[in-house]
Amino acid sequence: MDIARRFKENPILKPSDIKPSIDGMYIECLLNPGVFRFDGDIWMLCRVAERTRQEKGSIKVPVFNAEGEIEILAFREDDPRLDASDPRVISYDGRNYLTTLSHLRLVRSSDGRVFREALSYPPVTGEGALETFGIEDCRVTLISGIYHLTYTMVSEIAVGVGYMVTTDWKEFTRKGMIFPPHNKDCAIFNSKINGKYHALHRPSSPELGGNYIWIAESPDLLHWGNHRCVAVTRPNMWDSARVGAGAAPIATPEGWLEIYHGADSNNRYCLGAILLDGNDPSKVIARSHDPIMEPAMEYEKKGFFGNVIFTNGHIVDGDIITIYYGASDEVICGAEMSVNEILKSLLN
Ligand code: MAN
Repeated sequence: MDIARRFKENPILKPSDIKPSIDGMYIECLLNPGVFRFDGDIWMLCRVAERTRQEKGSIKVPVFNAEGEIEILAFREDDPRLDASDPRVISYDGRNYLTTLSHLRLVRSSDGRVFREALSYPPVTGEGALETFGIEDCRVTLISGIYHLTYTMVSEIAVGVGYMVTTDWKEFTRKGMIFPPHNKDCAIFNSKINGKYHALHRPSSPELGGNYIWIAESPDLLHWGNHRCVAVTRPNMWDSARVGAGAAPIATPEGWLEIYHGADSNNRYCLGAILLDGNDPSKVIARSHDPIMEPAMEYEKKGFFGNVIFTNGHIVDGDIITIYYGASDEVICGAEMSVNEILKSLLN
């Protein structure tokens, strides 16, 4: 059952609300924000997916070069080696490219509903050989005054999890790739459990297994081990093709509550919940049978990549979780849910 109370103002941010980073590009999608509190406000670190202005007869895709500058690659539309059937990824001569290049930008709000760009704060862009196709879908976890950012590093050689830290959102210390390819959807828990840091992550195993949620532990947030699988896809259900963690798990008296996304073979993305043992989060206590939120509104069903609800950021205030999510991979929306209501749906 869909238990989300969507904002009346939805979508709260759309591509035309912010400016492209350089001339010649336009913003195709504004989506999947990491969310946190800072300086008395609610902030989102949004994924800005930009596309090159297109000309007739060709498809142009942007990439970052080794110097961190944007470079444009062009392919002829009628070239038989080109497959452009997915709006997100094209394939040319057996190699894949993204149609858009993503970076991260900060917006802030005093009420969590009306956001404005924080223009005195720098954007976070791809850097180096592992981020030539951009950076995406950042989770933000605050632990003792330090913001820990885990995001998807994308390049032609890999998709993996990058990690950086900041205290002031102006200077960032990049720590490199913490979960090697193919991996994404990494959410760090906001406190240690039995003396160790924990994180959920989503490796993909192409031959045996699939796109499953795993948990790992670490003494220092850099070195991760003791990997265990906590949630697999379920045949013939709404999460049959892939599952992945949302933002940091929420501590409740019943255990750690994680909101995750699940997609089926038609790429329809819904949200569900998993309850993990408070003392040993590799143990699953319960998991949603049905989605707790699914594409229902026009903006969730139609857009750049329709039928998608994807979250990687929320704010918790007592019983209320405010989920911020990307709808149809194109716009940013908000919705409230009750922690108790989710727990009730899980424990019944
Ligand atoms: C998938 C989609 C895209 C994303 C790439 C790389 O194809 O989720 O939106 O850009 O993976 O992460």
